[in-house]
Parts: sequence; C-alpha cells; structure tokens
Amino acid sequence: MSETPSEGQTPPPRVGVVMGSRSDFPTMEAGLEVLAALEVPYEVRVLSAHRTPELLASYAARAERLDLACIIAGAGGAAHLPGMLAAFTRVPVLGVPVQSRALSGQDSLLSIVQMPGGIPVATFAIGPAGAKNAALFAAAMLAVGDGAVRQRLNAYRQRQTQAVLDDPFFEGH
Ligand code: RP5
Repeated sequence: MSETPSEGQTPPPRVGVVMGSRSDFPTMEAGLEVLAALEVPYEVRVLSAHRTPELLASYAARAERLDLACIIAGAGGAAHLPGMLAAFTRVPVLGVPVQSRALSGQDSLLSIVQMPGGIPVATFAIGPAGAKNAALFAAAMLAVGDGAVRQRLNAYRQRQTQAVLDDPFFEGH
C-alpha cells in the first residue's frame, strides 16, 4: 500500500501519466488539467516504446513499486507504448491515441485498441477528449476506495451539468 503523507509533504503519485514524445504533451495536457482539478496526485514522464525501450520496462517496475492505481499512456502513430507497458505490469493501463499527422490518429487508435487476449489496455478516444476521459476514468477508479476523490468527482460532474443548464443558448428552445 502507498504511505499516507504527513502534513506539508507532497503526496506520492497515484496515477502515472506517460507519453511517447514531448510532441504528445498538448494532447495529454487535457488529462493533467483534470487530475489537477480533482486533486489526484500524478507524475508525468516521456517514455517511448521504440526510442527508450529499457526506460519503458523500468517505468513498469516503478509503477508497481509505487503502487500506482493506473498508468495513462498516450502515443501516436505506431502507438506501442500502452500495450508494451501493459505487457510489463499488471497495473491497469489507460491508452490515449494521439492524433497523428499522416492518418489522423486512426493508426494510433488501432495500435492501442487491438491488443491480443490476455494483455488488456483500456482505450479512449483520439486526442484531447481521450486524455480528459482517461483522467476522469482514473479518478473514478480511485473514487471506489477514496471518499474525498469521490466527492470531488461528483462535484466536477455536477458543475459540468450545471454549465449546460445555465447556457443562455438553450433558453426558449
Ligand atoms: C510516437 O511518435 C509519439 O507518441 C508521437 O505521437 C509520435 C511522433 O513523435 P515525434 O516524432 O513528434 O517525437 O512515438
């Protein structure tokens, strides 16, 4: 189990957010904003299945050592990062397909979603919506055993609903 921090200490990360390249950051940022808003402690790393394979393997071991609740992994093109992480660890991997230039992210999506039976990766939408939803999904998993996260997630969803109801565009429709 992860340790409870004493007052003033930075809490240990509960979620790992990794991406195949710095160029994925603008996509993954949408998820980081959600984790920050919900006060879910996270850490961020750039890891590549192709350019830094050893680092990928050691991050999978770190995820287990830190007892992370999950890893959110974003990658584009031949997006092997989420699947390879899932091969190395039983920590749940949430895959975010980054929109590629050549194939608009269809390649990323299929690379991440088409895992062989036995090694699961939960796959989200292409682009920032996927990163945002992966973060909300991570929070929902944590909320099962953490009442404070549950309250913040419920409040987030209520605000989202209220923002639609308060939109003057809908008055009179
Ligand atoms: C993937 O290749 C990364 O996840 C990124 O989406 C894509 C392109 O990377 P860069 O060439 O921009 O570094 O590994």
